[in-house]
Amino acid sequence: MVKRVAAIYDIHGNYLALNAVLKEMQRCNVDTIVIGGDLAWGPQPALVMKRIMALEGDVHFIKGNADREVGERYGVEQGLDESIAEINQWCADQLTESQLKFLNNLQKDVTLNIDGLGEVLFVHGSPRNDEEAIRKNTLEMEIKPMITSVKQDIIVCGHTHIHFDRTVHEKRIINAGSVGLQTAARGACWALLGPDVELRETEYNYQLAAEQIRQSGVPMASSFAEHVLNPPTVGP
Ligand SMILES: [Mn+2]
Repeated sequence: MVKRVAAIYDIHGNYLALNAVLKEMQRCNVDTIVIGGDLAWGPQPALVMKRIMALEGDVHFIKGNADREVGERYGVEQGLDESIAEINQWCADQLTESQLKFLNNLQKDVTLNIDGLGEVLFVHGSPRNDEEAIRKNTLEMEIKPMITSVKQDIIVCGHTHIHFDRTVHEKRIINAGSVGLQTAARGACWALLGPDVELRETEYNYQLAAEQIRQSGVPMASSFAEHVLNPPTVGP
């Protein structure tokens, strides 16, 4: 049984946002961390991977679609847009062999027994697919087939970058939001679980993050920088 879990999802290579969340998390008596996928895809992949692979204590990782794409160097051959393929290749080029191997070896989900909540299933997209989106307004009839095989009463997901906490067909579904590619929020979003569920938003130095992103060399650097300065209202 664990007591306080930080669900840190969709970091997307935003180093300062990650650090701000890790710092705030320490003040919340967290004993367990779940890093919920889409770790490196973004402007600062190497810094983010180094930081999270060095985390000590009870840390669990799950694989996001972008981790699969970076780790396996997905390109236009896999049907991706040229710009996405270019970012995948660039991110993979920034990482060491052991960091790439780490991404490729991530598991698809994690289950934790959390004090006050019980068994909680952590996935990236939906319980059946790392690219399937569950949004605040996704129709219940669309969600039903995604969750029918889930035994746990609570599911934590991410991927769509917007926080929510809703109940569908007697399952409580929590989206942890995005740490690094915020949508409809200004700060780095994450969730704190046990014994309640808190959707949190952590301020960080957006100006400095944008400056570092512009210097990072990532393809479409100015779009990434603009994203952290003026987060869009509609997610992926
Ligand atoms: Mn994703």
